[in-house]
Amino acid sequence: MTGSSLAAFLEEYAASNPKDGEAVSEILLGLAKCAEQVRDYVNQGALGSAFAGAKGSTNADGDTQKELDVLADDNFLDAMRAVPVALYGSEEINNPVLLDRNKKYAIAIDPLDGSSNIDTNVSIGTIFGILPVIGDPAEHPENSFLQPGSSQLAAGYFIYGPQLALVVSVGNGTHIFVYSARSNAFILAYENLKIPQQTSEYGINASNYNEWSDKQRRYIDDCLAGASGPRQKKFNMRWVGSLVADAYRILIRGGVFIYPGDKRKGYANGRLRLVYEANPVSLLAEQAGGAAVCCDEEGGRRILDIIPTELHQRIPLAFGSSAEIACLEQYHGKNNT
Ligand code: AFP
Repeated sequence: MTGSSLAAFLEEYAASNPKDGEAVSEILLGLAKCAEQVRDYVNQGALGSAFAGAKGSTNADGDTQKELDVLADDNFLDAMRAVPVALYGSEEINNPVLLDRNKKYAIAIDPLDGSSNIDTNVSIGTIFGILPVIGDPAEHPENSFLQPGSSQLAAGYFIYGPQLALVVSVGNGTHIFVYSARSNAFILAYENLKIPQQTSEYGINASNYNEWSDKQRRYIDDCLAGASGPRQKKFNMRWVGSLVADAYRILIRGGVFIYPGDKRKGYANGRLRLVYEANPVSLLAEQAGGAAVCCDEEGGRRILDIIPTELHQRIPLAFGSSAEIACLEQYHGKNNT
């Protein structure tokens, strides 16, 4: 199938999934059209109005919003009105937005991931998960987002990087479609990605070292000890600071991403949001043969099994090469004192 368009790929998927296939495909195509528009704003950089600086308003988490965050959110919200989406749950909005009570799907979205990288010409993206609606979306809009990540019918992200690309899973592997300006379409470039099980590359924001638990510190200390340390190999480190870019690298060449909880105020559960960041990326990682776990004291609960308690919940996240994630779990586990 490599070389086929997103539309052709989704047609085949829809044909073999009579229940949700057609609607999910429609939503994915709607997202893809909108991502092309957002990519245009990103491409204009500081020459465009979207880079005029902070708008002064704050998102649900109290972060200052840049104009591009707001623009991306407005665009995706509008795009979702034209496809079978009942509920829009966004990082940028406190509560889910009801679009159409009669539709059967909810979309959880981080419209502009990596916003601290907007002004620095580093890859940023849009992360999403598509869920079935639970109950009456008008009466209990939040309920549809409080399902474990394993309920996602499709998930993925667009990356606005050197290439515009869509990383996606509809439950049959993880695939990357790269946007081709020549064909004016997303074209399948990597089918059924496989994350290598072993790795000697980790990604973590090491500036938080002093705030981590002893267990987290020990894991990194042992990686840093290199060939003469307990891990008996030299590790490399990479940290872009945009989840979409760090995840792309791991999908292509392996590695692990770790954002643990730490002692800073508000960071007990790390930084990543469960519903619209960790869950979509965890589905992509697992569908590519990798692993995704909650890296807390309990040592390795599968992210996709966790039942969210609220739309904007944070979660200590680790994902990537399965053997290295298993190793990290041992460091974090209850038996490791
Ligand atoms: P923003 O979208 O608010 O910039 O957050 C980006 C992010 O959630 C994720 O993309 C990065 O992996 C992570 O934050 C980086 O966090 P640090 O700046 O603490 O390293």
